[in-house]
Order: sequence, then C-alpha cells, then structure tokens
Amino acid sequence: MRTQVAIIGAGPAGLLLGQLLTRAGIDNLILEQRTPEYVLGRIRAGVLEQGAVDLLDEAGVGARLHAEGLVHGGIEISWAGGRHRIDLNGLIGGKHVVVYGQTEVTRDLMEARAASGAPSVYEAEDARVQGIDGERPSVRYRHRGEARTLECDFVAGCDGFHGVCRQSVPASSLRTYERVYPFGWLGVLADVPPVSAELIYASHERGFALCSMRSRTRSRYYLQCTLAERVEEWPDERFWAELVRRLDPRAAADLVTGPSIEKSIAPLRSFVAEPMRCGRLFLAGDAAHIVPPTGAKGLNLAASDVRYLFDALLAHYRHGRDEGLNAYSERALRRVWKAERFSWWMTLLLHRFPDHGPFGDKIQLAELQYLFDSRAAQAVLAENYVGLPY
Ligand code: RFL
Ligand code: PHB
Repeated sequence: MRTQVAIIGAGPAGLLLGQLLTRAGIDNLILEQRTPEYVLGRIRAGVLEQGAVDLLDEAGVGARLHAEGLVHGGIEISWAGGRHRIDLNGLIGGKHVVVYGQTEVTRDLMEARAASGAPSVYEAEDARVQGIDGERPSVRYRHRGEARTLECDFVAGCDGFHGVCRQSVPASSLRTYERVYPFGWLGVLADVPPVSAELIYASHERGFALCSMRSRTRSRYYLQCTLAERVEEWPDERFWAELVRRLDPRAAADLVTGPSIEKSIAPLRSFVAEPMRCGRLFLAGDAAHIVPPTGAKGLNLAASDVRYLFDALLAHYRHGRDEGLNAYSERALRRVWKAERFSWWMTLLLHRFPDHGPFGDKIQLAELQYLFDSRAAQAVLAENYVGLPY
C-alpha cells in the first residue's frame, strides 16, 4: 500500500493532522495500535487555547466545540484560605480559553474522519518505521495477524510519549532533556456540577489540588499524590475528604460530591526531544515533548506542532517548497520551550516539594505573594495561560 503521509497515532495530534491533510487533498493513512473505544476512554486535557480552537475550526470540526465549550475569562488561585482571581480577559486584551474535553475533541475528529472516508487502521501492531533517511520511507506493521507495508513520502510521528517513532531515530541524532517531578496527579471525573464557574488551582500545605470541569454537570478534580500511591487506595470518600481539606472554606462549602466515573494517577514530567525531525520523519505532540499538566499546555502544543507541520506539508505538495519542512523543528521547538518553561514554573509555584527545604518553601511563598500583589506578574501568567502566538 502507498500513501503520501503515513501518520502513526490516532490521538489529537494524528487525527487533527490527518483531517487538515484530507481537506487539502493530501492522501494520508493513520495507524493506531489501540481500539477507537480505548482511545476515547482516556480522560486527559480540558483547556483549549484560541490557537487550538482556530485550528479545529479550520479542520471543520469546531461546531460542537462552539456550542458546548465553556468560555473562561479567568482562573482562580486558592491559597491560605482565600481566593485570588487571575483576570485572563482583562489582563490580555479580551483573550480567553475554552474548556472542552480532549475526549470530545477526539470524538469530533474521529467522526469527521469517518465521514471523509480517509483510511485509518486501528489495532495496528508492531509498527516499525524504515528508510527515513532516504526518499522512500515505509512503515511495516501487523494487522489481524497479517504483515503489511505502507510506503509513503513522509512519516508523521504522532504516537505519544511511549510511541515507536522517537525510538526509531538513532540515539546519536537525538538529544533529550528531562525533569521528573517527585509526585503525580490523582484525577477523578464525576457527574456533579463544578464547584465554581472558573477553574480553581489550589496551593496547600497538604499538596496541590485542581478543580476543573467538562461541562456544567460534569467535573474533573485532581489531587497531588506521591508516586507510591495507587488508585485502589483512594476510594471516593477519601478523595472528596482530602479535596475539601485542600480548598478554601468557600469552595469546600460549595463542593458537590458524587460517585466517580473515572479515577487515574498520572506522574508529572517535563521532557523534550531535539530535533523534532529526522530525515522524512517528523515528530509532533507528546511524541516529541511532555509538559506537567499544571499549565494545561500538552494538547495545545500538539495543536501548534500540527499547525507548523501541516503548513510545511502543504507548501511542499502545492508549491514544491521545502523551507517549511526544513524549519519545522526549530519553529516548533521555540514555542515548545516557552510552554515547557511556563508549565515548569506553574508546577513549582503551586505544588508541595518534599525536598525543597525551608529556603525553597520561603521562595515559593514569595513567588505566590508577588503574583497576588503585582499586576505585571499576573499579566505574565495570563499571557502564557491563554497561549503564546503561533
Ligand atoms: P496521545 O494523545 O498520547 O496520542 C498518541 C496516540 O498514539 C498511539 N500509539 C501508537 N499507534 C500506533 N503504533 C504505536 N506504536 C503507537 N504508540 C502509541 C496511542 O495509542 C495514542 O492513541 O498524543 P498526542 O496526540 O500528541 O496528544 C497529546 C495530548 O494527549 C496530551 O499532551 C494532553 O493530554 C496533555 N494534558 C493536557 N493538555 C492540555 O493542553 N490541557 C490540559 O488541560 C491537559 N490536561 C493532560 C492533562 C494530560 C494528562 N495526563 C493523563 C498525562 C491532564 C492530564 C491528567
Ligand atoms: C483538566 O480539566 O483536565 C485540566 C485543566 C487544567 C489543567 C490540567 C488539566 O491545568
């Protein structure tokens, strides 16, 4: 089989790139190792920057997002019993974010792909990328026990942090940068109304907590936990009791609890692989970089990578120009590192670090107080949170 662009991974990065290419008349095939149900069952991101919304519109999948997404012009920081609002809208000229779950983005993209008739192979096993240094790369994989080869012009590695694409780049051609944090996030999804109209990021001596949402009737809550903890140790009652302890009194009183419909633990990590291109293989999204979720940037970075990669592929196929492909890695990484910086800073600002010591704790306190007292500091947070320009 042959296609123009072989896309590995049917997460948001792969599906979005596929949809844009299909609409531009560029052949592509998506290979995904899991089932569609498994992909839709992963509960992840919830906050979209305007740039991601614009790209989803361009891909023709913005209708439900505009109808059901919640526009947020601010976030709140809960600390020492009080709440401090960061007025995203007022600080950064009318900007906002849209709260719309990654699951819904993925569902919209999957439906659009099915409607377009563009090919996808789910449950593709043992994908292996070959010949990326030459003119004719290919991907070998197995499907229902049968060995197959897909020939292509380019491979888009959209297969997430644990995928094969990054691993198929020779170690000598790749430099990686990593920070592993000494904690994770325990997340709960529940069909209860959100505790507040806006997201609450809570800094507390027992650990960080986040109150987020998926709709007016579905909430997403997170607690900082140790890496040794397991979901089974957190029955719903224990989760809600701990969340109440970490919130300010007003939020604690307003919290509506109920049975969880999903519960999972995710470790926190910062990671970047450079460059994001090796010959005819282009990495995009979590395949190339990971941010801790505190800044809500992972999905948004996947979208900006796809923006750059799609524009570059379009220039190649429409006009025979390769400047975009040649500049892809540098362009994408410039934005990636700024989001890495912001996500690292938000994580440092709000979490309890077991090994920071009294000096580190005092600096963290000063950082928070500076933020609450300084409009300039709030503007820096707001500018990054709503998303830096593409
Ligand atoms: P994905 O979503 O991991 O998709 C990769 C796909 O590739 C498949 N795959 C393979 N397919 C074929 N062959 C192989 N060998 C394969 N290996 C893997 C996988 O099955 C999968 O379907 O990566 P993508 O598309 O780059 O998207 C990235 C985002 O999913 C991620 O950055 C965000 O979820 C991060 N994130 C957040 N981002 C935000 O922008 N805003 C948020 O509010 C936000 N909150 C979060 C988050 C991530 C979290 N977790 C669980 C780490 C909250 C959490 C708790
Ligand atoms: C979420 O709703 O899952 C979410 C929101 C904001 C974050 C991280 C996760 O910073």
